[in-house]
This record gives sequence, structure tokens and C-alpha cells, in this order.
Amino acid sequence: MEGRILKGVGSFYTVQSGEESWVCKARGRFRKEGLTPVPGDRVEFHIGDDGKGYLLEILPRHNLLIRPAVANVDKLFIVLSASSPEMDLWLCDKLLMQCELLSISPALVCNKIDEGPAGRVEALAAQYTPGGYPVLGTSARTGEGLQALQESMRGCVSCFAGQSAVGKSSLLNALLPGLSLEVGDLSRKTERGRHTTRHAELFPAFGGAVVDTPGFSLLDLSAMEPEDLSGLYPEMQAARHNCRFPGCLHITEPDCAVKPLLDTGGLHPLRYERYKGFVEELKEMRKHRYD
Ligand SMILES: Nc1nc2c(ncn2[C@@H]2O[C@H](COP(=O)(O)OP(=O)(O)O)[C@@H](O)[C@H]2O)c(=O)[nH]1
Ligand SMILES: [Mg+2]
Ligand SMILES: [Zn+2]
Repeated sequence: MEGRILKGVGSFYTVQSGEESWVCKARGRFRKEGLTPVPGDRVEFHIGDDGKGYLLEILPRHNLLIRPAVANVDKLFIVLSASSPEMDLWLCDKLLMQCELLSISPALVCNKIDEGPAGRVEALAAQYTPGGYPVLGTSARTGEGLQALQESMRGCVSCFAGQSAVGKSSLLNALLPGLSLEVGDLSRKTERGRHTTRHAELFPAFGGAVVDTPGFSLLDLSAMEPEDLSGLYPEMQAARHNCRFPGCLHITEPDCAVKPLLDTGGLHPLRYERYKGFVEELKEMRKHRYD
């Protein structure tokens, strides 16, 4: 049979297939081959005559996130707050780059629209729709926008990421009351988070699953060449190959094909400003690498 690992405890894994789930043991073979099944893995498994389940095979992974380990994540919802905390769009852009690298399809969720000033969602959409990123407005408090969010989760393995206190747990609780995630203020949670190492767990949701985790370790982007950065911006994808100079950073070079996008609405000026900031950071990193 084929299924998806929801969670693992020791060498026992809960595997979901259709509406049912089984606890399966990973045989020593996995350890010998250096394979560790992780939540999200698609697996072949077998239920013996004795009713016991065994993992037979881990099917090829679409991607793998680390700390905590989760495989085959389809969607990342990047949650931002329309009120407080103030939106950290640098973090948002970095998360989008991670998505591009890991082949995860991202969407932006502007939560707390019940509190924020009017137009926050539209302003955010203006920055991110040129890159093809969907932007949703939600309120975990009033329920506004939750239907659309739920639709966007359908059939996918989804994760929620973003700053602390933007409402990730509140959104998941509103959508999936059975989850009962802890909701709270900043101080209480950082205290708790520091001392708990957590394994990820998948919860079946809307024909797919959500990963319950306070966050992942991000891939290290600091070793990236600044010339490659624009490859992680969908807005710049087509144009970046038409610049006069290969390795164009799209900042001061003549006959750059990317910069004109700023005038045609193909690239939002604020997203471009942050891009320039990241390029500077990477150039700085490169300098120190060869010191
Ligand atoms: N006004 C308003 N407050 C919210 C909303 N969603 C969450 N909150 C509040 O924001 C705080 C942080 O929420 P939480 O879900 O713990 O955020 P997390 O750290 O991202 O998981 C809590 O006090 C929530 O009650 C919302 O849509 N509107
Ligand atoms: Mg939370
Ligand atoms: Zn260029």
C-alpha cells in the first residue's frame, strides 16, 4: 500500500492512506542504507497477517525541509500582520527565495485585517502580484477570508511561516479546531520555544495536511553569488537573460533589461529596493569569504 507519514516516534511511523492510518515499523534496512523516514514522506508499506505494519520503501522526495525535518511540502503560507507586529518584508522576501529553491508554492496571508488600516492587503498585493504570488487577506478573529485560505490549502501539504505573533496558530485553530495550538503573546512563547526541541507532525486537513511547527531552519543563502539572486525573483526571470552583460546585477549596469520593469509595473520599486539590499549583503559575504 501507499501512504504518507504523519509522524514518527522512535522507529514507529504513523502512515495515512485514504481515510485510515496505520502504525508501521521501519526495519533495520533503512538504518543500514542511511535512510531516515520523515513526516511527509510518501511510502510503500505492508500490513502483515499479524496486523503489524512495516515500511517497505520511501518514494522519491519532492523536497526536504530541515529542523524539523519534513518532506514533500507543497505550499508555504507566509503570514504577515495588517496591524502588529509590523510587517517584515525582508523576511518575507527571504522566505519566498527559500520557496523558489525548494520548489514550494508560496502564498502571502495578510492576517488581522480586522485591526489593520484599510488598504493593507492591496498594498501588499501591489508588491507581490507582479511575481505571481497570491495575496490573501484574513482575520482569524472574525473569520473573514478563511474560506479562501481553506480552498488554497485543499489537497496540499501546507506549512505556515512568518514572524512570531502574526497569528499562525490562531489561523490554524480557526480552520482546524481540533488542533488546539497554543496562542499567546511573544514573551511567553519564546521562553517555551527555547527549551523544547520539536518534531514536526502532519495533520490531515482539507484533503491534504498541515505541518504544525513554529518554524524551519532556513537554507543558508549567504554562499550564493549575488549574480544569481535575480534567478529567485519570478518578476525578473524572463528579462534577466536579455541584459547586455552576463552576470548583470541589474543595478548600475548599462542596457539592463530588468530595470525597465520598474516603469512598466513588472517589478515593484520596494521589492527592487530590498533586492538591492540583498545584493549588497551577498557582495559583502563574498568579500569576507576570500579574506
Ligand atoms: N485582532 C486580531 N488578533 C489576532 C488575529 N490572529 C491572531 N491574533 C492575536 O495575535 C496574537 C498572536 O497570535 P498567535 O496565533 O499566537 O501567533 P503566532 O505566533 O504567529 O502563532 C494573539 O494574541 C492572537 O489572539 C486576528 O486575525 N485579529
Ligand atoms: Mg504559534
Ligand atoms: Zn540587468
